[in-house]
Amino acid sequence: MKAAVERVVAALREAGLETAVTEFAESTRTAEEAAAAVGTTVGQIVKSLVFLAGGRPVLALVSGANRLDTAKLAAVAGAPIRRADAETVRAVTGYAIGGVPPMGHATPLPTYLDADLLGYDTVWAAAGTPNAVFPITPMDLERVTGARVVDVAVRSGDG
Ligand code: 5CA
Repeated sequence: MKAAVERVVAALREAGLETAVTEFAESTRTAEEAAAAVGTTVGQIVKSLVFLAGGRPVLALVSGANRLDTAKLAAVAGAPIRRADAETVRAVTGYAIGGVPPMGHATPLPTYLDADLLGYDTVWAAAGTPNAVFPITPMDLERVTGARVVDVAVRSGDG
């Protein structure tokens, strides 16, 4: 198991979760690839997206089926939003893009959870590398991340 994956397993254990991380031979770098590897729907894949809200890093956990509406995130975060670049993502989370887990980061990040994820029994999130994921209930995901549940998805008809 890669060191990055071991860090995620340790963070999950610390949070009281004995969930099984799966490392795949194939890529789980994108939500589509992760869904194919797991054999689940893309909606059940958790994207861990880092943004800067007024320059302060925040994390948005978004269903793979959704596109994040930056105006909605800006409204709940209370500051203008821009996407963090790859270098910033690595610095604030400790993980490279494609493997960023929802918790266990280098620095604690205010976290927002896409309400649509609560509609599933189980969702899957990245476990530190672009070929490792773990299953979690949305309720546990909310608890271990301390996330605020919000509507941040682009809805057809919005705007
Ligand atoms: N392992 C998968 C499924 S769990 C995963 O990590 N998906 S993800 O969506 O959370 O991570 C990939 C995301 O990183 C992309 O959706 C995209 O929003 C972002 N990304 C990709 N390339 C860059 C880049 N160069 N700079 C900033 N963000 C990027």
